[in-house]
Amino acid sequence: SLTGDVDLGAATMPLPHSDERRWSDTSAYARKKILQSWIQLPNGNWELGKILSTSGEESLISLPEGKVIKVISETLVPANPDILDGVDDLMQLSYLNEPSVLYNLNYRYNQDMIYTKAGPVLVAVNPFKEVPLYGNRYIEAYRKRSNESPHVYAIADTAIREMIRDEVNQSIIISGESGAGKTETAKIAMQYLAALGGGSGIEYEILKTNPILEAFGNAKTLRNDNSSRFGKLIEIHFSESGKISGAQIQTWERSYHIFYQLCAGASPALREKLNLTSAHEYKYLGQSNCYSICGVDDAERFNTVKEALDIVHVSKEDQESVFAMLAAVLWLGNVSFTIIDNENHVEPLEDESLSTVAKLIGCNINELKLSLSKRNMRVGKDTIVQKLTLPQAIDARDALAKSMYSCLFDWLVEQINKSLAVGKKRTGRSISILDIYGFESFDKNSFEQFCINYANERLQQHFNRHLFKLEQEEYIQDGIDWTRVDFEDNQGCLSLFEKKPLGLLSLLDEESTFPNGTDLTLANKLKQHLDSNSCFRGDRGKLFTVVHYAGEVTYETTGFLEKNRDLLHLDSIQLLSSCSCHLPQAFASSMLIQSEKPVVGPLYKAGGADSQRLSVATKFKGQLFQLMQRLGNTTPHFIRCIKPNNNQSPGLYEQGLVLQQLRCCGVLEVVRISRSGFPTRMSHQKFARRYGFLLVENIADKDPLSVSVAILHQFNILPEMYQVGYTKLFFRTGQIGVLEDTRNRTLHGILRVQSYFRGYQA
Ligand code: AOV
Ligand code: MG
Repeated sequence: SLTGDVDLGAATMPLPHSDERRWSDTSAYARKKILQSWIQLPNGNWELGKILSTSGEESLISLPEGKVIKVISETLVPANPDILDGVDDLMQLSYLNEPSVLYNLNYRYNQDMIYTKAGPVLVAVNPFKEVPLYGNRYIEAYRKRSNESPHVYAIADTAIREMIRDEVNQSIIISGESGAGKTETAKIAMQYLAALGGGSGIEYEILKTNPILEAFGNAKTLRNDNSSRFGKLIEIHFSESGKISGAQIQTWERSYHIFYQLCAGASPALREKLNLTSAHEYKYLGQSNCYSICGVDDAERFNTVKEALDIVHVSKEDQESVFAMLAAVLWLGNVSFTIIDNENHVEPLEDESLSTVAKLIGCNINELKLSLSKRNMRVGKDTIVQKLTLPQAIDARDALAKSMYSCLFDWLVEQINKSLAVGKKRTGRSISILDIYGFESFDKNSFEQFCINYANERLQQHFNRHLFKLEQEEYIQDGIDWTRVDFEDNQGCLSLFEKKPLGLLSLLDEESTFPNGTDLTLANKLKQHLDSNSCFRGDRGKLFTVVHYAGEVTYETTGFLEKNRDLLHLDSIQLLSSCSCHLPQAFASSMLIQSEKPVVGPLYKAGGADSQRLSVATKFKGQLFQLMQRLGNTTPHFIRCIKPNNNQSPGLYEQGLVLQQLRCCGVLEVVRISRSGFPTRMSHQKFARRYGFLLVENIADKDPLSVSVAILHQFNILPEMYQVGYTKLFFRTGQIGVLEDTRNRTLHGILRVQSYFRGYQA
């Protein structure tokens, strides 16, 4: 059932007993007055029902199809009055519970209003179709602030204004799961920044980095036809006059439309030079058995990429070297092996694949053969040569292909950065856009999810601390007693990952250095050292569970050690540095530089030379810290992308799926944080004007503050449910709903009486 963990606010609200949780929005008084309630159907979805009557423990509810059901009053979840349907900020909802949040987003989504605010956060629900919300007319409207509905443009606009006003760097942090719309959203934000900061022409170059990075960094996956296989931070710099002066891109982890585009779009001359055949012939491309994407012309895209490369000043020669490296990677995948002795050692077959690779990277074919069949190991002061078995040789080959590709990607990003170079850095006038993979929780979770979720845990802390600060500022400004607000943080979970020497990452690295370490010994080690940690639970066998902010995730250690060890052999790096072409040489030196960074501990005790290289998790952590440092100096703006269905189809809104994402991307956390404070705010004037007529006493010449206080008393609003600030009244969630219902009923009554009299007169 979805209700099991419905109320994230429970931990912070001082409530008598846990069954009261759902009612945490309401006082006992309010409970009697609620008109509508959410009813959870057996399939988990919520439906709106009218409360016909409540007697003791039970209530009678009428459902939309006319059915009347009896339910236990305790299970009712109050719904908001109709006037709040489709409000553009979830914080305006009087009852901030999950079904109300879900309903409000759905209500808007059905009308193509895909953007909604949750306090300071923008929620974007993927429409999976073109929606008429973009382009110059809209950009103009947001620039003039004549359109105030939530939008990526509005976020980008605020970022620009705050950058100029405060001279503080800004960031726009976009997250969400695969296919939720992060990359599209990032492009929409860039479009706005380019339009407002345009003039120098560099904005055109910046926009053109998108097709290049998508060609080299995106791939079709089950979840998204254009899935980014890398995280991206693009930092756009502005001059004093607010014009774009340059940009810088940072990326993490990557892969490949470009291979298909190259195979489909290369000219005959290039084909000949690279010995290219069709995509079907390459083993690396055939693994998914999918050679085309619906509605995408790879050959045409290839030309777009070449044009974009021209625009960001990558020379024709360099472009050709890039394509040669791509072809080398493809051919490397086709290299096969034969067994050469009775100990199952292998050697690459000397065929077209092997010779083409050697030719493309410019190395001696024998050296290539050697590096794919042997490995130099240092034991003490001696070097011994180990022959490789088939699985080892395949690993060596794939590791070489992968690292060549990743170096190629980094090299390309470096060239783009040179082209977009910013003269003076850290100007206080930059806006960074972060497009990063969101929290993941599958049936089976492995090393990748472990790293991604760790990163998201860090980003979540950044998010929480920012919200906390915003809230605090507002309370302090209005003279509110801050101590009565209680926020939780996720530091506990982060410490579980980062603590030394007994944290998840340290223990993982330590086990990776043991030649005899296995997935099972790793799991046992974690259990042995961490079982007392409240964010950790050791499960049977290779399973362990981490209590993340977004929920529990059970990881399986299978493959953890192998994925954490960097498999690239020093032999492969040496091979690349001996090549006559300049790109492989550049790759080799960047791989060596990487390995010179400080190491936590020797990674392979046996393999001396390799011991310099960092573990994957440690590298990941280092990059994450760098990212956090950069974000730490910015004013953040958050956009959370939501995927309403798994079919990439328009108009389909699946409640369960949306709910789970709202939880994972912290939107419910925003709701929880605000609910633990006083989320509803109204100025004394507005409050007095809106509800003053409900007073029985005469208020003719009283000031708004006195009127407000009189209303609070007459309606018996409990003192712990509100605070009176200098300019505003602050309420616990749900309080205004009660007054609003009473107001409506009274107005309704007045109208009825009026029409009765009118009828009578006529
Ligand atoms: P992602 O970046 O979040 O996934 P994308 O930004 O690639 O997701 O979006 C996936 C698809 O959703 C796009 O190709 C569009 O078809 C559609 N889409 C997203 N946003 C919009 C929008 N505002 N208007 C129209 N269509 C949209 V991944 O990179 O897989 O995590 O790794
Ligand atoms: Mg993406």
